[in-house]
Amino acid sequence: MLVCVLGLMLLSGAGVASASVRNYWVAAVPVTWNVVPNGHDAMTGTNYSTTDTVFPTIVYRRYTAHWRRVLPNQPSAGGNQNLIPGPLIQARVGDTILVHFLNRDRLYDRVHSMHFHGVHYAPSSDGAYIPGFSGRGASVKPGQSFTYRLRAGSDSVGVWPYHDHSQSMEDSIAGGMYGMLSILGRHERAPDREFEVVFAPQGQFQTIDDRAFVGNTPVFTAFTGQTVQWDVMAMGSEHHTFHVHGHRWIGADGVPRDTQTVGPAESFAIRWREQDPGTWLYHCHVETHMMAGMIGIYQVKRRRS
Ligand SMILES: [Cu+2]
Repeated sequence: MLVCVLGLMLLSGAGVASASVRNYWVAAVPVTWNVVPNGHDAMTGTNYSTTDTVFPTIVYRRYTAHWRRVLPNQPSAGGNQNLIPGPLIQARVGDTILVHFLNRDRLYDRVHSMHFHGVHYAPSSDGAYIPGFSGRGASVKPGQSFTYRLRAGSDSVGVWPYHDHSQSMEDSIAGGMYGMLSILGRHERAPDREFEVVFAPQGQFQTIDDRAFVGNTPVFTAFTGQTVQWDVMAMGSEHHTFHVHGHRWIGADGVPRDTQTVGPAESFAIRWREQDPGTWLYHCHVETHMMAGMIGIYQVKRRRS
């Protein structure tokens, strides 16, 4: 074992951590979803009946090896969400990522798949249905599984979407079958907190992680002194403007900003070192979206000394 480690250190030339193989076990499972679990919009006082907010759907769910036991989809989010978005796939440049996908859709009995943005793979791991060309990974039948083999290159740093790209993709994406990859540089420091914000429509609502209105959308939490990272993406057919109150970040152009646009299947990650305790809002700044539910709370507590 020692010889192996020394060998890898010599091969890498620097004695640094070597690339690894990361296994993720994911299944498509039926759930009953409620877009507005507390039944109201606390900002306007509008009430909603469960007939408008509850529906059956299929989601991506993370499991231990061989799909034995369920795992949380967002282990380090500091939020109150699970199931939508799907498992956060984390890796570093140079890593191989094996995503073992099992289709447990006995609700609609549809084929499903996983198609990943931002990483390298052979066509067999593309997960996208092409009539007459694509293979098993593009149309995984209920009860069957497929392993997608991905590699994080130096051009994979950042956050990226994944989603169903099988024949059922339109209904699946509308129902919440999407998630994110988060790829760090080989030696990049991981953030203390990583929040996932997915803007998407859901029926009459505009949602964050498929929930609408303050009290239902994720409550993200952090302490002062922590490095927080927001992973933001949009699914569906509309553009959104991500905004956080009381905070700024440096955009790709080097200019400070507090609002950033994201279109369908686009994504970005932003970071700051938290120093502003309080209860803050984050939301989409497209006014009709915000009023239809695309708004949530971010709570920063002072670190106890
Ligand atoms: Cu929006």
